[in-house]
Amino acid sequence: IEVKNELLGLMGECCTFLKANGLLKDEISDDMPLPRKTIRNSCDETPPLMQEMETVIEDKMKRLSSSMAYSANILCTTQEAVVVPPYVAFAIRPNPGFWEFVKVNSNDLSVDGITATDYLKFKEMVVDETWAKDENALEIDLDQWTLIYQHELSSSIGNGVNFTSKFITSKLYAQSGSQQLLVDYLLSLNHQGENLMINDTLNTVSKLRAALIVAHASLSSLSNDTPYQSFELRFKEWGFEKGWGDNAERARETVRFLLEVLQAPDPTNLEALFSRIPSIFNVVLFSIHGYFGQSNVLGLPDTGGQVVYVLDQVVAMEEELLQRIKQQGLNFKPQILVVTRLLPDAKGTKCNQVLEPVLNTKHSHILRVPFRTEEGVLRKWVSRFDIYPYLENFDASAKIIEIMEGKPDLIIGNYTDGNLVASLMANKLGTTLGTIAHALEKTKYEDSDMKWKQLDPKYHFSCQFTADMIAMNSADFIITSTFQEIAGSKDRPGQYESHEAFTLPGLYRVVSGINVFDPKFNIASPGADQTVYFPFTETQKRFITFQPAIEELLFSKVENDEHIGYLEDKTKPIIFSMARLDTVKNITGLTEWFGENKRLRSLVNLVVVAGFFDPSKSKDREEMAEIKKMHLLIEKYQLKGQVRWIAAQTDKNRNSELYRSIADSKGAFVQPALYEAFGLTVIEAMNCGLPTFATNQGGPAEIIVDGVSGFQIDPNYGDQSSNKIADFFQKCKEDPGYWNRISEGGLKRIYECYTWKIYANKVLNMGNIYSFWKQLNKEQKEAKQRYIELFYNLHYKNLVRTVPTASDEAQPAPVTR
Ligand code: UDP
Ligand code: LCN
Repeated sequence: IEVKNELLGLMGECCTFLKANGLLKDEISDDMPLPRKTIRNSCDETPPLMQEMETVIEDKMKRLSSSMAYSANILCTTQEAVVVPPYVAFAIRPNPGFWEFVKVNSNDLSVDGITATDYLKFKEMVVDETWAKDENALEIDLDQWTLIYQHELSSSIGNGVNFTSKFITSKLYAQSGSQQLLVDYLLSLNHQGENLMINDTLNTVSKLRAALIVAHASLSSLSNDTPYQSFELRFKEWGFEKGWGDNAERARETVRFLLEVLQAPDPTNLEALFSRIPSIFNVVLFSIHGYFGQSNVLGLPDTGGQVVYVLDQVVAMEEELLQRIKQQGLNFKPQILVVTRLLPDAKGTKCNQVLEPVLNTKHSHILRVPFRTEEGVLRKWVSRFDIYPYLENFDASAKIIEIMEGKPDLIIGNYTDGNLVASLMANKLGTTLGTIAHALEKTKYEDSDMKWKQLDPKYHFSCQFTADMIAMNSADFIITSTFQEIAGSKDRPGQYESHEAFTLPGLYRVVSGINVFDPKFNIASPGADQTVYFPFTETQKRFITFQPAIEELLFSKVENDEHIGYLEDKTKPIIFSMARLDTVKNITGLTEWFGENKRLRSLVNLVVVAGFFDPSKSKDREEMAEIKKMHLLIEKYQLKGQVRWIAAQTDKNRNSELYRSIADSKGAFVQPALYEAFGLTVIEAMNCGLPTFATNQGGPAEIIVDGVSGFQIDPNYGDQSSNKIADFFQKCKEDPGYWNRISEGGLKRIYECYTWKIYANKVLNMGNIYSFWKQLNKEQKEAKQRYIELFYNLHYKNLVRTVPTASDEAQPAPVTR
């Protein structure tokens, strides 16, 4: 209470400060035009709100007691303030996921706590007073079903499977009848008409327990490696079906896990049991927009890491499924289908092929389904921002069921469009749904919610945010790459967190859009294909055939369509970066830091792979601007001789050898993005043993332990970052072992946390646990789904009607990314 009072006092001080600086005028009366505004803490520049607060606090601190200093720190956690004279409303975020709202009356400095809804109304006052005051304005509350079943600590966010296992355990223990639900669930296991685990003979808890005790005793008398076939008949007589294990040892363990769960449930045995239950054989992944293909697609609009991620995900999941199915003693073949858009105008890619086997898999395919308009099949590419009119009719379920000869067991969506279609299909078929959104667009554009009317003609954010909320709330589980994706960092809210409470004035006010404490959130970080991205030291595996081409790419003095600039001193180490030439990737930022830092220039050369060189050939406004900026920077800092700019590269084998060649030069990889959701290039470089400097804004901050497995750099402080890189190379000169220590630290980190094997194991465990949870939680799930359906039908569909459909005859739509 004392701290809170002090905090409130400080809020008053802050208002006084705002007044003194003309940001809040106390002489303004209610009937005068209001100088309303929102002041935000933004990460792209020195945060203005923080600056204002800090000035007040710094002054106060000199006289503050330690508890006051503590409360001053709390004040620093204010994310945003809204000035609606005579009030200032503050949104405070003391910890990830935790928000408090207060309003301060600048006349009498009285302070009151307010609800999220009232805070949103303050924000609306800035742009649409009528709406803010409308008592019947539509409010969306999607979180009423989560309340009892949720984490309570920020540190638990993202550990969904773990928490859900505990919750299921307590239900199995305390709620009469729930053990029977487990028996019913086991009875429902079936693949291609064949019952698995148990049959109707064991249809009650007591019958099942009695049979399990007999089975356990019998299996204990067999040697571990006795094949399942040797005791299959006896098992069948007792009411057991296949799926317990491929030999006596595995079957005995599985029997014991189930017995323990039925006798005295505990989360460890429950998780172990579910990791073995044969419930997933057929998986559908949706990744709809862009060019989804296996070659020549990177660098095309909207096509980046998501494609790499999905393809690697398929390979890893198929491997894990094959292993699990074998260990379960079954011989079904798993099937994974990536469903995407068929693009008749394929531009030299295979995106016009209906069915294409996924490379490095035995049974997985890409299935392409065309977009349809009233005129028939749409031939041309459509930006992901304009894709909404084609999604509802993108019904691939009949085709999927035909190919899989049955319904899928798990559906996973990717990005807004894929997630929406996945949620519609999962709802229709009753299948378990996982969603993934590497980038939720809402956080990328400042005030994208408040300014939706202004931005809608170009980005259709009203459709996107509505679709995102529908999908993330329909999902049984959500897969994220990092904690920050869910709940951000100490200073910056997470992507999902920004959907907790927001408002689209004039459309609807979201009082609870998603709850980051919901145990549906799980962190499963991707890896990089380790058959391609392996350490530079594994010389016998190296793709030496690429070396002459790479030598040319890096060092020849010619300028052509593939490279410009050259490296005068070939003996220097190289700092290397590779990304799409988007503003957010900040390749121009890195070039500028290099240009500015004489010390760095004396130590290393710079090589970047990004975009291409002729702005007139780009369809993308952002890319055009970045291309021009690159040319200007090379000119301004006279970088020729020290910088090589290489156009976008599409061959991942050659790229991996490029990373390794940079490692041969004892160089480093630099990922300077203003914000990066995850950053596949970071782990590709680390897998190749290349010391890596990566942005601390976003996912890479979790990947790299600063100074141990690489280095974190702050893209907002270029000087500091370029000096950090220069210090590293200076130190490498003085201590020749230093480069190797960082390289090895990076590899250790990758092997411990960032491999596709770890990922696939986690995701399949999610599929298993949440499939059962869905049954146990059926009533709540159905109630929520009815609310979501209402939102979809009454609101989302109308919004989609505002998005123009493309026509093949018309001029190409402008590319919006
Ligand atoms: N990439 C590529 N050629 C390029 C630029 C990028 O092959 O010219 C690949 C890169 O190796 C990585 C992916 O594209 O696999 C980019 O993924 P990341 O997560 O770094 O960024 P995104 O493009 O998804 O934002
Ligand atoms: C999209 C992004 O923006 C990247 O940060 C990720 O690494 C990529 O997808 C794959 O997850």
